[in-house]
Amino acid sequence: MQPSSTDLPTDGSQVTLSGRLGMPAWLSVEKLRSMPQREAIVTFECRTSGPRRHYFTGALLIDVLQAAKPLFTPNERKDRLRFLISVLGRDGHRVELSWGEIDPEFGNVPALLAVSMDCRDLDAQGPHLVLPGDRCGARHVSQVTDIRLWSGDQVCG
Ligand SMILES: Nc1nc2c(c(=O)[nH]1)N[C@H]1C(S)=C(S)[C@@H](COP(=O)(O)O)O[C@H]1N2
Ligand SMILES: [Mo]
Repeated sequence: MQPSSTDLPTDGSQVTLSGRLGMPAWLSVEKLRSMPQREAIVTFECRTSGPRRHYFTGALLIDVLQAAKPLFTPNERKDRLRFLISVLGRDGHRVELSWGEIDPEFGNVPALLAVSMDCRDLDAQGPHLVLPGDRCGARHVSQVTDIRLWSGDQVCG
């Protein structure tokens, strides 16, 4: 099932959730804010801009993806480990995560889709991917526009 025309984005800040999902969707920052919220203070080192520190609030990426009903083989834990999560920023910066990395039964990394950064709402810009434990800033993708779940051994789609 594809997102219906009634769900079409009204501005440039919506995120497309697509790929191997039973319920692909368009997600606004407002919708992300309606999900259970976490907060994270992250400190990291950027090779070009030096040490940085930010305060983020938002939804867990795993909750967002679970709500979109990933098409895993039921009751086969190992099947989930074949899946990757491609996160794309508006400027083309793209980061690949693995399902196993954020799955509570495996890596349990609390990746966030942040709706606010340093107490400023991100409704106009779009959400921000946050990997709270990262030492380098490159996976804190700003202005996320697309999230795609796919499996490495997938030939089509
Ligand atoms: N969309 C997007 N997000 C991005 C980047 C980028 O090039 N595009 N660069 C990353 C890098 S390398 C760093 S260090 C941090 C810096 O974030 P800050 O300047 O907000 O602290 O943003 C990350 N997020
Ligand atoms: Mo960076």
